[in-house]
Amino acid sequence: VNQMAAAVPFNPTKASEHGFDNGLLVPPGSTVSPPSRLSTGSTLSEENKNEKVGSVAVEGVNSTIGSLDRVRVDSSGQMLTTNQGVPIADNQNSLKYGLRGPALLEDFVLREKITHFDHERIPERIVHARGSGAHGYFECYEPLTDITRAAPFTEAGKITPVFVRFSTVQGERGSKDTARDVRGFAVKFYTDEGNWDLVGNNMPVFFIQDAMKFPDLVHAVKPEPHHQMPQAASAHDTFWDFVSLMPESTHMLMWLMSDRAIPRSYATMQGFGVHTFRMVNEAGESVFIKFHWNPIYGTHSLAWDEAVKISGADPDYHRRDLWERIEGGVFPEWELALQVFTEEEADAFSFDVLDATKLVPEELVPLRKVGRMVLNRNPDNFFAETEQVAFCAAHVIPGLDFSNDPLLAGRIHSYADTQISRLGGPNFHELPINAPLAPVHNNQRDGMHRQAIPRGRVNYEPNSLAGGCPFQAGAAQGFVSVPARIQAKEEQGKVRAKPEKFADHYTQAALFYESQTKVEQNHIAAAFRFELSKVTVPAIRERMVASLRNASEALAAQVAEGLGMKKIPPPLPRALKTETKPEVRYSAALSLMTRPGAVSVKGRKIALLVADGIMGQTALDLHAALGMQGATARFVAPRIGLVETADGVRLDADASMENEPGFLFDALALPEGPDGIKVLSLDGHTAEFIKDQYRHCKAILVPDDAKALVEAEGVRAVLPNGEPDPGIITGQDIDAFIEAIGRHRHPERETDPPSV
Ligand code: HDE
Repeated sequence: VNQMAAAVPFNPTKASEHGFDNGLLVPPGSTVSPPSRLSTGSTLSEENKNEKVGSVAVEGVNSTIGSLDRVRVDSSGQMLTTNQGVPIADNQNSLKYGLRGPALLEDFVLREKITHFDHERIPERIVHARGSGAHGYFECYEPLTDITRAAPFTEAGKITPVFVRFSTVQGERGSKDTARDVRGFAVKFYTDEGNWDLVGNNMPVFFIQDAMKFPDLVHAVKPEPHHQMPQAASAHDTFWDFVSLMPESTHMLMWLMSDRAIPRSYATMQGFGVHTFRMVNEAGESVFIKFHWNPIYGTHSLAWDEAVKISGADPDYHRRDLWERIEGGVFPEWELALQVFTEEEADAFSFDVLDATKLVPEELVPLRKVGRMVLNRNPDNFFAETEQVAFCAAHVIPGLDFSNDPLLAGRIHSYADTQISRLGGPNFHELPINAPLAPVHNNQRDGMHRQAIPRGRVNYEPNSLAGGCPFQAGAAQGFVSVPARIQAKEEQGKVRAKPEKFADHYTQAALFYESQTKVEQNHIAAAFRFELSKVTVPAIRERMVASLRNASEALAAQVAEGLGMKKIPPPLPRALKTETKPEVRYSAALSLMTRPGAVSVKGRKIALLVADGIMGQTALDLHAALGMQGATARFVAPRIGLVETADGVRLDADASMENEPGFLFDALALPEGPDGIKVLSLDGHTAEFIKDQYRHCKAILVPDDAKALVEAEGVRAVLPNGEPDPGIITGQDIDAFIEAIGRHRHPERETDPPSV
């Protein structure tokens, strides 16, 4: 027996079934060393679950590692086998009758391989198909027991593991990252009282007020059904036809046309729960909540021209950025902040908090910072984790609850439903990435792809045969819905209608627009111009401009002018005849430029242009200085490989201007050394590199030797008003350069159309 055990690969996941449940991973008496891929020590069980949840955070370590180790496979040093564990002798040739004879049906090795391959793809998400994920943890700052009994908020320093998936909405799974679109920001908290999914977006409002309209919205924005175009873009007739007929979308359109829709990085965008939720404390008292994620690296966006170019050179721009930040140890991090208000306060607001097209201005209800989230580990396998993760707006835990937002109600149904077709049955919660760390006990049984093996003959409740187990947790431990009142005023009965305040479609659209800086307002107008110029039916363009007039006459006029409209159409009739008196008419928090945010170069990518004949030492010094600040500097040359510097310093170019064009970088530094500058000036890519950096308002370091080169491309160190351009650093002032990069962009030089 021992000899056999030594010869046959031992499967430690089946240890107990084979009677080897001795915790040793190997059959008794065997000399086989346990395969390294599985270590039961980190497997999650009911006994050790508390070691995974609520422990102290260690940088680079993640508490979900343990539970996923159960299923991680590492094939190093292992034989190739079939799915039945049968060793495969030959993986090159199918089984044939004679060397030139027909292939045989009995070739189960080939058939298993091909059959599995045939079924590798699963349906992509109907929306948010394109996405990227990462593991991390949430750390609570202080107990929130005054307002909630929710597990992640019970004590200061408490750690809850998370898995986060960011996404675009419109494009297919293989589409580009930098489309103008809303970004999904979905967080799965593996709490010790079950999984809580906060399935949010990077914008705090939505297009529609009622779930009834969601399929229409998605049909309208997705590629048009007859020719399946355009991919990953809202700039087409059906989208604008729909939204111009749905004035409730105006506020969201402002966000979508703003730079928020083209984030620089997932790590530099905010996240929002969008709907009003509830928190509930031990005593059963509840308050309304809005969830905000604020990135510690600031909220930053791309320029539109930049986003368009990036989508060609690197469609995986955001995915790569997220991956590289985590691999490089510059862990993306957000603070979770809450807006907390009572139902009575909400009743008095000029807008309805059940209307997802409205936000609660931070000036009206300030943010309370309650914790931070750090993403510190990349997935091992994209499909198993990022693709199979199933978020669900219905996944709440004791201490949290829903509001009556009619959009949220539709979502509570939709997510679990969609997983059944996407993931092939009702047992998607058993997929390792979806399985809670908290133990699962119920009488649900069977279904496609069931993994659990429930023991015993009892699968019903109440029962006496299993001592009544699993038993009801009761109100003290279990989830209890808030007995919220259904109607604020008189009983209205069943209706298909909306409350009065839902009919104000423009006040907050105006608030958003008026809270932007002039530069941002221009970007919004330019985005409307671009999108509507792709609309082929003039009546749709006109209807949209007519609608915009109700939010901002100035914006509508600018867009009309941009579209070559000789006459501005009359404003669209308003649904609400009375004027709303908003509490807040200007909110600095809504602007990317005025909202307080970190100024940091951490995680930024800087191109140091180099070529034969440059001064190597200054380039190396700059590279080191940027690295010290947590930025990634790369030597970019006409060709990759060794650069022959004028001072004989060894310098390797790891990127070329061809494979990493300028717009992929946050800033540009030109080198010293006249001979090197000459080499660069002979390569047409250099001009594009410089022009794009200038046009996209990025920081550029211009040593004296490079002055003439950049001036030839139209780069000026002085703005038209005579002031120095704060983003053009002349000479070799590294500190000033780093500071300029930290400011993200220097829009002072921006013109429409661009000057270069
Ligand atoms: Fe979603 N949404 N949604 N949504 N949503 C999905 O669920 C839906 C809405 C959001 O990374 C789907 O698993 C309805 C608002 C994110 O896996 C689907 C309505 C917000 C993700 C679905 C909404 C979101 C989804 C498609 C209106 C911001 C990606 C695949 C009633 C608060 C999650 C899936 C991930 C995904 C339905 C509106 C965010 C079909 C019916 C509002 C971040 O179930």
